[in-house]
Amino acid sequence: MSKAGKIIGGIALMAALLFAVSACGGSNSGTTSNNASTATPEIKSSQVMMKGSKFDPGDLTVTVGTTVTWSNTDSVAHTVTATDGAFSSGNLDPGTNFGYTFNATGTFDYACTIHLAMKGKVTVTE
Ligand SMILES: [Cu+2]
Repeated sequence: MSKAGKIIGGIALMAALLFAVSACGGSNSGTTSNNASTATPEIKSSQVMMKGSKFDPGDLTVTVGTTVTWSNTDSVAHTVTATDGAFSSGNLDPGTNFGYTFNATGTFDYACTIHLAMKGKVTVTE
């Protein structure tokens, strides 16, 4: 094999590896694979939309360590404010997000302080 051929072969191998890594990271099929040599912390995330002055889903269950991102897809500003004061987004303009990581189990009620009837709940389990 020529030197140029080796370089091209190396690039192709790297591209294949990159593809394998990104394909792995993007899937969330619910299955668990234990590969000790490439173990990385599991990134747990969940999303709640704000639309029509409602949280969707308004009742969300996640496991400890999950980062919940609220996305305001509405045409007016909202807030994500925990009833017990654990977290508050402040005013979230349309098109903006707020993230919070739940590191303890429990039930977390929250509401929008602008629209008091706009309420949601996050239940955090082990
Ligand atoms: Cu609101």
